[in-house]
Amino acid sequence: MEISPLSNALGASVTGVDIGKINQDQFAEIHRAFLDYQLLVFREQQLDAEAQIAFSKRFGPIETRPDRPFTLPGYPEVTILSNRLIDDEPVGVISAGDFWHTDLSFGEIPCRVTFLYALEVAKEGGDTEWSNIYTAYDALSDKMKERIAELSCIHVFDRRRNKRTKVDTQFIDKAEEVYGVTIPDAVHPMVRHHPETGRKSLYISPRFVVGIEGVDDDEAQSLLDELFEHQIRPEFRYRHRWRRGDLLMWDNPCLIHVGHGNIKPPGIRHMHRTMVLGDRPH
Ligand SMILES: O=C(O)CCC(=O)C(=O)O
Repeated sequence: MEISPLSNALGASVTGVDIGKINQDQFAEIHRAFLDYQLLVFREQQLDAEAQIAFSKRFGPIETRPDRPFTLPGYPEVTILSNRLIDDEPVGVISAGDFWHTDLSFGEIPCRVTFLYALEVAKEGGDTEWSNIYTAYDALSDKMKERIAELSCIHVFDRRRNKRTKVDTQFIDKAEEVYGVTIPDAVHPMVRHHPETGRKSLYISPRFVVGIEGVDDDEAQSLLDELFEHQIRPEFRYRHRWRRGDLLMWDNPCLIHVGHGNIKPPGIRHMHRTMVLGDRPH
């Protein structure tokens, strides 16, 4: 197994391994690399839903939500991300992740690791990009670190309550059905400690964070604008051009990401996503 860094910001590619057949030593090496690089790319994998679920489960309990749209029939653990239409009807979520975010931060227990497996990729478009919020935190001034040390942010699922996002075109006629589900807002520390490394990250994102607890809204919004801009500085980022057979896994407590979309017709991008839960942010 060979592990090679993908950028100065984050990420490594792992070759010479079949994810469906890893042994204990290989798992330990992957786990170590995951903590070191935050995002791993496994090329040329051939995974069915069961193999993807089995690998995901090695990192924590699988997340499922009964009302989540577009899960794979028979596998509520797997969500289909796809721009394919059959009889004009989408078969998956067309633009998951169109605003910078960290997965499921609107939950009391957010997602620890996301696994995304490319069954089909388009010739043009469909890149995903990550930004390292460990290094974003480290790069803040001491004064800013002190200012935000004790702050907690309000994370909201419903896009209609976030002035920095808009409802996906795909769900425009079903906004109440998709976003009106009962998911209580979550309050998490702005500076999060990683559950395994203990490192601090700037745990916010424009997709989910709408306010700061106990801070006047004008002041909160201007601080958030400044920090949202800071956390995606180019030097913190890695952008991935997908190949068919890529399995990517990323560490949500220390990364935010965005799906760039813009798939050029008639290109089809078809992915299977699984997520495992982590700790309560602290
Ligand atoms: O499809 C992509 O490029 C990103 C997906 C994403 O952001 C997500 O599933 O959370």
